[in-house]
Amino acid sequence: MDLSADAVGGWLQLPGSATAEVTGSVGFDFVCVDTQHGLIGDDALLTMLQALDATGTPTLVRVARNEPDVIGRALDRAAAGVVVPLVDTAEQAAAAVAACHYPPRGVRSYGPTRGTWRERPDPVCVVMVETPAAVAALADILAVPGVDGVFVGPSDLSLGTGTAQDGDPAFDALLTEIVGAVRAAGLPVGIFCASAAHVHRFRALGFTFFAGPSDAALLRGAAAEHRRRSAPA
Ligand code: 3PY
Ligand code: MG
Repeated sequence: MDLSADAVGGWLQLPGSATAEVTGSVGFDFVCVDTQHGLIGDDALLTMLQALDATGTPTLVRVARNEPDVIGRALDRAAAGVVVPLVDTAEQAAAAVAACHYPPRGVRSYGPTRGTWRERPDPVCVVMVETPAAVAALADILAVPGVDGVFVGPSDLSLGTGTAQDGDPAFDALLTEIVGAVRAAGLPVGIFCASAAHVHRFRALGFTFFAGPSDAALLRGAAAEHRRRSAPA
């Protein structure tokens, strides 16, 4: 999975292999299954990863939290990589990386299960920068060996900084600062996008990968639009 060259990804929050397969069928560069927010549990995650693999689309799982058992369960189900939320310090970034790898490199417990027959030798570890603390510690986070990329959560970053994500130049200035630091470190930098307009705006700021909107948001938007267009003239 190459997140450094304008990769556009899907984002799943609804449990079910059918929606995963549909999303995997449209040519996204990757699809992220979100188990931090959304409605997807461990059991649904397995069949969703199987469905995505059937489409040939690389898979990421956003884990619920930065804990070795949680990260291990996503990797045991043979996700190609994890997106770890709310990484605020270099220590937390190092813990996320360690959870992705077996000793001596890391602390991952052995038991790959599905990974036994769908071997993923080197899972991707993407850390989320989405708080003022993370921005303050960004240089240290980027210096942690094994961090494969940074993903910005604009909603949490907006809440934490008290800056509107749309229409406030200070927010784009903050994003530009993050992009500059991550790219200077030679790493891919991505961001959640609530619309195609966001993809275009964030691409212009220098982001290298984009994920979202969620399946739930796309479905609701399309359904609402159909309902609107079907109203009597
Ligand atoms: C955020 O915007 O905070 C996210 O985590 C996106 O999913
Ligand atoms: Mg977030």
